[in-house]
Amino acid sequence: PELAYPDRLNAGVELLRRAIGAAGPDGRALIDFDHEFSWSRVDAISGRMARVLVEQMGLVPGNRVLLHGPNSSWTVLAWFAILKAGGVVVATMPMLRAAELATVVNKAKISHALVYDALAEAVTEARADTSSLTHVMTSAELQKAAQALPPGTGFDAVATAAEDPALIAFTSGTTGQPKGCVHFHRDVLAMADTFAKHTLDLGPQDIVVGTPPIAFTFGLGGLVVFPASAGAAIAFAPRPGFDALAETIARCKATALFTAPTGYRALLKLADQHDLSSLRTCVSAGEALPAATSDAWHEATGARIIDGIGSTEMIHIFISASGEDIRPGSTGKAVPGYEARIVGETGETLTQGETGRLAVRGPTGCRYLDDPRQAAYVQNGWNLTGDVYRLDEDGYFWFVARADDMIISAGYNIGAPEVENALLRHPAVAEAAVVGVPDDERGQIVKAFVVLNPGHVRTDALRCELQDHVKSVIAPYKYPRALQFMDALPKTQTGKLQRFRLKGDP
Ligand code: 3UK
Repeated sequence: PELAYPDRLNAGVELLRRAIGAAGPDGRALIDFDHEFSWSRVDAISGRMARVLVEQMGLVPGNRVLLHGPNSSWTVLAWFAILKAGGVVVATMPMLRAAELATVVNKAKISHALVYDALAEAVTEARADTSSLTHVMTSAELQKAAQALPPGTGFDAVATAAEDPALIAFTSGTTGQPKGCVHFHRDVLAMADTFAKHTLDLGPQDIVVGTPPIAFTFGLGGLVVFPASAGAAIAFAPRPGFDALAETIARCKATALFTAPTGYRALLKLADQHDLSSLRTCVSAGEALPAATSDAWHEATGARIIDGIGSTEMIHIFISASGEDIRPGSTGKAVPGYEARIVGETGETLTQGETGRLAVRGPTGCRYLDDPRQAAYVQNGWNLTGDVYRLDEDGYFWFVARADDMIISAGYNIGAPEVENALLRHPAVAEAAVVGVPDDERGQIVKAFVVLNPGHVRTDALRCELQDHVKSVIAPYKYPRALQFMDALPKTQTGKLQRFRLKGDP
């Protein structure tokens, strides 16, 4: 299905129009620990903030605005304000340090910044290494300026073009320097009108929670764009961490959850202390969802997790499982609106049953900001995500590995996630990471890093048992010849395993 949008389209305005249309002006929008905003308040406050941006900070349409804040009501209000004012949102993860912020500011030529008070120091420090950033306001300053406007002050949002940039999202940079991905106003709506519309069925009765930062497009979609588009409410946990998330789910009776597979495993451990039974829509993305995690969650909560692969380049999810059609372990099928296929070494289309590189196209796509890597990601109109997938006889896509996570050992191709999933099927294993390490004889050998569940002891006997376990669940040549126990695995803020950090020591 083609998505048709008018030539003039402001994603901030359109999302708030949809939210108020679906939930009514008093519909719950943002739920903090001790405060709530309705959708009409979000509309009014973000309008006043937009006025401050334009009249007091001199913002003109097209200016790029750094938005540096934690997942919170303030960050959502500021996000809508920037779009209404015609600015381009460049949101950054709260944990970024001054040096990383300076890279983003310089690369995106950012002129304005809205910064959460508690994070202001890093931005002040970053300013010393940048020249483009001329106007900065903290959350307290912005709030004060917006409140000082005469009562009833409104704001006529800028009538942006559907194809004007709305945001620049930076990739996490696990492979090389971060890349800025430009997305238009229509792209922001397209993620709601494809994946969310066809797969999630959110409405005003829903309360959404989750862990991915709003600065990450997985979090932006799940915690801002999808709920707004459907008139659902967004609840924020009072502090980071899974305990606070589980408490918030129980306290607010949250119905929809967005997190990475590691988040589901963490919540499973808390499921007997917190009531998670209100959840009915559970979405996992960021890395492949192992069948073991999917099954354990189903058993504990009665809900099936919807797995979906998305990327910063594509803005959100383009292949996912849906509703009744979930095959645990498989990512699913192309989201309506997108086409997906697998291609071989020379770009030829492979057929069902084969394994190759994933290629997708649809209403959104990769548009790197000034980066030669564009030519590698987009070839002949198809986006190559860097993933290796297998397409089965029934048209389901099965994740094999990131192309850089394929291990070649004694001539065999082994996908690291397949070995991790096998390890996760053992009751002693809480988390597993697998990498290839250099080996004189075999080129590479499979090495596993394992975090044990409480009550299990790190012994040589358990190491052998885990190795035998892998041999019994998948082809024996894939078993980890080396296995090291760990306290925790290195993860990004977005919940992704950082395999490259484990490749160092054989
Ligand atoms: C991997 C997955 C298997 C895959 C993202 C949903 O993760 C997101 O964006 P990133 O740019 O990374 C993209 C890469 O991550 N991946 C993501 N989801 C899955 N692999 N199964 C999955 N379900 O390698 C992909 O190329 O950080 C996810 C929505 C928005 C996003 N930005």
